[in-house]
Amino acid sequence: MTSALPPGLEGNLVEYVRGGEGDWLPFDQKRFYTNAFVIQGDKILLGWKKRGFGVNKYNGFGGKVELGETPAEAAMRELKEEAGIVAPLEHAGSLLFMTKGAGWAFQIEIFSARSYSGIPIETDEMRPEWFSFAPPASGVFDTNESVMPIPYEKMWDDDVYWLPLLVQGRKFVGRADFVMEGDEFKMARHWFGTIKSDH
Ligand code: 8OG
Repeated sequence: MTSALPPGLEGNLVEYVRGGEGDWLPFDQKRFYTNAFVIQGDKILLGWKKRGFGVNKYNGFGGKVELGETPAEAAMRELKEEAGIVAPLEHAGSLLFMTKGAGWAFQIEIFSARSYSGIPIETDEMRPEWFSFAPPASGVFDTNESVMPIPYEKMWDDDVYWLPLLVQGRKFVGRADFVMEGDEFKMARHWFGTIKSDH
């Protein structure tokens, strides 16, 4: 099914999911960020964010692209700084992220790797933890024994749409607009697509 792409997205994209309502929020510039996810078998490494933007949520490891860095270089640096590991990161997708009132958008380049070296360590910013994206054979997660499922309820609202694509190795592009409700960020509108040449 085709529909107009949200402002700020381009490319040969096939709609995968969309939702919410209202106008897309206006922005006049983009700031560049990264986010990196390491997968090992049926597990994915997330970090509990201890401070700053997105505090008290699980997320991949990432941050601002510094002057003179490519997004890939920034992603490697942030993974090392925040989780203490090195991984052969590959580009997995792009997310345009807006919050009402900001006037500028986060352009987040998302990376993934299926191997890594080093041992994930807790840093000032993140506490790393493994989660499962495959249910246990019994169908029931046992909190004493199993690695728990991806905690989408403690992640940014949009992640449930694109993280499965990342796990499947399908490249994605999308946009998510957020508004504040009290002191919570709530997703008001979203659109995600996969890249057409990607079968
Ligand atoms: O440097 P700092 O940690 O503040 O960078 C913000 C991080 O949060 C960066 O990795 C990008 C990431 N981020 C957003 N929005 C979203 C989102 O909707 N989902 C996920 N998973 N990460 C996000 O800024």
